[in-house]
Amino acid sequence: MMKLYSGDLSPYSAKVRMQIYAKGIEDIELAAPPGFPQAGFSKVSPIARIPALDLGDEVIAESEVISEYLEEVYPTPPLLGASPRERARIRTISRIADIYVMNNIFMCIPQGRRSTRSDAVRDLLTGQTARGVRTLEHYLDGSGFAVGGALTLADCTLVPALFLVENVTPTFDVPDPLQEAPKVGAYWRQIQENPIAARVLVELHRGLEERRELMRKAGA
Ligand SMILES: N[C@@H](CCC(=O)N[C@@H](CS)C(=O)NCC(=O)O)C(=O)O
Repeated sequence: MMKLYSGDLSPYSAKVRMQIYAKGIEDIELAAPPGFPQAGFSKVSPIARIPALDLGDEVIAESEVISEYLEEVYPTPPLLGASPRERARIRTISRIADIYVMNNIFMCIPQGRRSTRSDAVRDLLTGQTARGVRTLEHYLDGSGFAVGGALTLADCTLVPALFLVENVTPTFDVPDPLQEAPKVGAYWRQIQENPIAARVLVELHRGLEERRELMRKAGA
C-alpha cells in the first residue's frame, strides 16, 4: 500500500490530500512523517520535506511530481482537464499558486515576528506574493472553480495557497493582496463551499490552531 507522509498544516501536503479526496482514492495511507521536521526525515526522503509518497521501494518527493504521478496511476476522475490547452491552463495556475504565492509566503513566515523582522525581506517577498495573486486575475475563468467549471489540480494548489494568503499574510502587516484581486477574492469565497475544499480547509485550520497553541505554550 502506498503511504503519503503529510501534515495538517502543510499546504503542499494539503494540495495532494485534496487531489486524493477528489479522486476518491482509498488505498493510500495518510501517515505522519517519521523524524520530521528534524533532519531524521531525510533518511526517508532526501529532500526532507513533506509531502512525500512512499511506494515501498522508492519515495517520491515534491507535491507537483506526486500529483502528476497520482494522476497517471489513478486517471479517473481526471483532474488535469480535457484538452492540451486546458491542461496548460491548469498547470499554469497551479505553478503560479505554488511558486509565486505559496513559496513566497512560506519564505516570509519568519518575517511575521516583528522583533526580528527585516522590512526589506518582508517587502520583497510580500511584493512578489501580491504580484502572483494579481496574475491569477487573468487566468481564473470565473466559473466558481479555477478552470472549466469543475475541480482540477489548479484548485488543489490554489485552495492551500489562498488559505496562506488569508491566514498568514496578516502577520506581515501589509495590505491584503486580495484587495487588488477581486476575481481571486470571489473565487476564494465560492470554492470554500465545495465539500472537497472544505475538508482540507478543516485540516489546515486544525493544524494552524495546533501550531498557535504550541507557540502560546512556548511563550513565543
Ligand atoms: N516544493 C516542495 C515544498 C515542500 C515543503 O517545503 N514542505 C514544507 C512543509 S509545508 C516542509 O517540509 N518544510 C520542512 C523544511 O523546510 O525543512 C513541494 O512542492 O512539495
